Amino acid sequence: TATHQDDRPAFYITTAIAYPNGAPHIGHAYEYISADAIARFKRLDGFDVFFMTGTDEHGQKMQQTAAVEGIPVEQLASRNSDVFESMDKALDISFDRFIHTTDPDHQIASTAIWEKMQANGDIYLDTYAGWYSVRDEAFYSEAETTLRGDGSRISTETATPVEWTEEANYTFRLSAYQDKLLAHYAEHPEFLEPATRRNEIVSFVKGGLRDLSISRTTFDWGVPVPGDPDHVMYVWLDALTNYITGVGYPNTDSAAFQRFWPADLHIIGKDISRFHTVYWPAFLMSAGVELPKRVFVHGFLYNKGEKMSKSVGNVVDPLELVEQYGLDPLRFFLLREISYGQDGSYSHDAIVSRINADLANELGNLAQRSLSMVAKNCGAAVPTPGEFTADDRALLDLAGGLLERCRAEFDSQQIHLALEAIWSVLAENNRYFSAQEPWVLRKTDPDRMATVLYVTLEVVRIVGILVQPVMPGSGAKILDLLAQDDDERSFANLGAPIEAGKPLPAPQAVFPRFVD
Ligand code: ME8
Repeated sequence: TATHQDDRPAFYITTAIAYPNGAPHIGHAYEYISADAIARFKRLDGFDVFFMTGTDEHGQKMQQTAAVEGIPVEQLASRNSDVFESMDKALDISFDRFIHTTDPDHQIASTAIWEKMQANGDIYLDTYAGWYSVRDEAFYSEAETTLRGDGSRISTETATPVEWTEEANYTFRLSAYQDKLLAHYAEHPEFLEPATRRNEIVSFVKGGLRDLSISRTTFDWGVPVPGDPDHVMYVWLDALTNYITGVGYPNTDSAAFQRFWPADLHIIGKDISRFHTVYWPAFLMSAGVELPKRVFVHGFLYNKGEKMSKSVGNVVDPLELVEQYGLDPLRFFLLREISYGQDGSYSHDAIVSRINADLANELGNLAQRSLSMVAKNCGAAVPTPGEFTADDRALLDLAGGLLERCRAEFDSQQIHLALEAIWSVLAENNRYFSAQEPWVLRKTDPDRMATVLYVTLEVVRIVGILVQPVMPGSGAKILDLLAQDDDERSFANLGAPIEAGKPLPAPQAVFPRFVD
């Protein structure tokens, strides 16, 4: 096939790869939707984006779950992984690859990174004795655990049961990377955000790093250790490596690796920052691979403030929420309501209030009112404006400033602030519309009415383009109603105002009110 020159800058974004030991929950959906909005934003902004998500299929947790269900672990992995992938599709997640850690190229990449770390003298055989949480797939020091009244022990931070594990296994010289990691956080504060998360990690690393057990012998569901197949790799070593498998590692000369590594952005939740910002960079340093540019840690989602749990019975299937509220309203709610990087809560009332106030009123109603006036009074075509007044200009300037503002917010993953900025322009347009009274101008000054409607359609066009990353379907619908062609919908088109005289289709409601 022909190779072609691509002048676009590259952007590589990943999500965590989920354990497919059960069905996906709303926390997973939240992570994929937020990463998808960022990926779409960058594509619309002219980047060549590679967006990867997938499933983390090895490890003891998977093996134990399969045993409980009485099915082979391969079957559990592929069955549930398919559920994740089809949920992604139902959520309009625009991933470029859905990776499975059971993929053949991932086995190759994991073997290769191990061999590099070993060649660097960082792997030795030792006897590990300590506490292991299968639920977290994590080792804890005794000080990180709590003994409960009934004699059982749990990880203090995550409240998951830990079990005493004693095994001869391979160990990674993590302690040798303490100073290098601290230097990296100090020189590259952008490597780990939000800052609160960075502070936690810095103090954890300053507290001293112990070497890390990176193989297991008591089960066999994993990538075999090169040269010693009695061992499988620690699931987190294999899992983290997915990020370089996806760009062709160990072939570091490949076009994909050259173009997309180091990754621009790893999106993860707050419970796995230690793995991504301590272990992962240490593994890469050891293997002589460049570090990812940035890890952004999002918060946890709670159901009316409560932790989701099967025993409380408040685990919600994301697709049921889509069914109830619609996909784009759900995507919008999650990204507008919750400050990205902080914990957040969802409830029926909060979702309905966002749908009715922000979507149906502020945006839907404005588009509907202006478009139906145009349909009735302007020959169903974009009206020709007269001279702009100061009010017109002020509003157009506000809308014209949105791209720069949204870009800054998206580049620091402050998605909610980008949406807030867009909605503040919509509020301004609604005030303008009420003040200008185009329905009165229809009789008194039709030319002025045409100008007011033109200005409003232009703002709606800008907003329609800018909301596409968050609400791809609805953004497209708005742009359809404005008769914008497929090649008029990227951010590069924001500066080219809507063309007067363009025939418009019959207006339709984009965001119906939610009625209980
Ligand atoms: O941790 N709210 O997989 P996972 C928001 N396989 N996000 C949540 C959440 C919640 N209530 N619960 C979980 C793993 N998450 C590993 C990752 S990456 C190399 C390996 C997030 O299925 C969680 O923080 O337990 C993580 O980012 C993602 O969902 C997958 O969690």
